[in-house]
Amino acid sequence: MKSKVSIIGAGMTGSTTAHWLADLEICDVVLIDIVEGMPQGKALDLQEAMPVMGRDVHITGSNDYDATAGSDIVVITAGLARKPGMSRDDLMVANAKIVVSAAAETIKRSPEAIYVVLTNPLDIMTHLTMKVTGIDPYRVMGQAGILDSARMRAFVAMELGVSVENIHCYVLGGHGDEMVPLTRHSNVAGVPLEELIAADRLAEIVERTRYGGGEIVSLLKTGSAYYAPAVSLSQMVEAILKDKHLIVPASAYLQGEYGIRDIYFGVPVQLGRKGVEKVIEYKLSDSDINAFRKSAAGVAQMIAKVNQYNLGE
Ligand code: TXD
Repeated sequence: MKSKVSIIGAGMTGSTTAHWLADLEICDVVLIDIVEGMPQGKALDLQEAMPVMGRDVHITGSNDYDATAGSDIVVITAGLARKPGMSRDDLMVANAKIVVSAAAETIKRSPEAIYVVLTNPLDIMTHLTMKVTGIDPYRVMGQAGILDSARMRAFVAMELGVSVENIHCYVLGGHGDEMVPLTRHSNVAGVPLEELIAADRLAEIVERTRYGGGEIVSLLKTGSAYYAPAVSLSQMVEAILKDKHLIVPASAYLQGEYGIRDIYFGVPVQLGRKGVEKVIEYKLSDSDINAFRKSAAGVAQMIAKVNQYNLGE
């Protein structure tokens, strides 16, 4: 039987994720949105692309959560996108209400599902999804680290003129301006980045990575990045469905790892059919540990803030 993946929010990232997933031919896809006709229209359009792509995949769109019943994975992208000058935090309360309802509606119909969240502010929305669904934290995770690391990899590739395949970068921490690009662990075909790029230039790449989302937002003017976020989501979905035991950075629930507890936070995780199989603990330098603590404090503060609101579960 084919796996079923439901994507809540058929906007830019949701529909682009459907596209990548359809190309991988690993699951049927359901697109859900509140805008009438839109998920149906996008799903039909994508379905009509399948003969050309040569992929036997069913893509359906709906405004009704019943279409999600029996999903193996629920991907949550529903929410408002950032506008220029708007921080990820500004979005928090509006998106929290949307994510709470998406999580509550889907878990009723897919009690066995694994959740991958994208909506910003990412670590907070992932936390809310875990709370509202009431499922084990290892079945709920957020996408940020693959994207942030891919941005850094792209910038390093541009800098060195080396294949992106040779470049391994690890950006951890909360998905915000306090994210932590680990230059010491990042490498090009095994050679540490710090040996290949001068310190001042590397600092610029780190800075560009941190504000990578904002750079795209200010260029696009309307909406935010979607190709790279969507392909990152689809890599996580693929790793889960294929039980790959793939190690990628993602937002996972920490229970003491890295000295951090009770928040979702960007760390290297091993992904398989059960969800987050393992949190990998790197040995961090003192400055990285300090950056981690600062970033984690920001996430904990936002959790405390969002808990003050009645989100109408
Ligand atoms: O790395 C990451 N975590 C991110 C996060 C990378 C890219 C985008 N990131 C965040 O994902 C972004 O800041 C937003 O919070 C979400 C979705 O971004 P996207 O670019 O896809 O936004 P769109 O195109 O506006 O799509 C959102 C859709 C839109 O079609 C709305 O009609 C729909 O969400 N929406 C809903 N669907 C279902 N149910 C409800 N209640 C609902 N409300 C809005």
